[in-house]
Amino acid sequence: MKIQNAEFVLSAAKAEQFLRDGRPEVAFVGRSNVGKSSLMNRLLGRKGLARTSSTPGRTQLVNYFLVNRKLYFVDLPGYGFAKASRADRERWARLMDQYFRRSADGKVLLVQLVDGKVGATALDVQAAEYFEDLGYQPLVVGTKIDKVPRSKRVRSLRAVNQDLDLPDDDGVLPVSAVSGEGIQQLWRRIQAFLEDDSEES
Ligand SMILES: Nc1nc2c(ncn2[C@@H]2O[C@H](COP(=O)(O)OP(=O)(O)OP(=O)(O)O)[C@@H](O)[C@H]2O)c(=O)[nH]1
Ligand SMILES: [Mg+2]
Repeated sequence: MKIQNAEFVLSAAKAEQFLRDGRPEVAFVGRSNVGKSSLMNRLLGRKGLARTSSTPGRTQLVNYFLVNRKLYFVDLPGYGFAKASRADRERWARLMDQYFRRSADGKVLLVQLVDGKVGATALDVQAAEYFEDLGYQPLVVGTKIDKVPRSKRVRSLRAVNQDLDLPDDDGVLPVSAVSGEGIQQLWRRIQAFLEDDSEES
């Protein structure tokens, strides 16, 4: 998809602020620091659009970006930030639960990011089960694949598939916001989602 237009719309701190105007949403979810904001920026070809940081826990709100005036990219706050206070974690869980339950009846493509080098953590597995319970079939991507030597990639990706119960022929999609690997493939999946009207409610 050619990006003609990408703009930040709003940051929602509570469920009442979630957007609901019928446009499809591509939502990015994953551990804190896994590379959600960087991947969005790379997909959109806009370096500083979503704020990225080497400090985990940077994105605390549900951030909406309007793409070509026809769909939203949604940058969700990361889970599993070790240094987060208990209150912050509970706030996150509540906000996410409201987002996922509210979005489940709309047209949402959930992109779950796992670190391609670290692999799927226990929290990633838990999150995947939670999404499944809610009726989502997340598209799983393995981020920062540029950091995994080519000789180790097949093994790393297989391990992620195994941990998340994904078939190897339709499993984790390796991507890199740095080298651009996998970005076109991810766009094709997003495009297919946009063209598939059967998911519309
Ligand atoms: N080598 C490499 N580094 C990456 C890649 N994507 C992100 N990073 C780095 O990983 C760190 C975290 O990236 P972010 O995009 O801010 O991660 P996030 O998931 O949005 O983090 P939170 O908002 O805190 O949940 C930054 O230092 C990025 O530069 C990638 O594809 N390759
Ligand atoms: Mg972020």
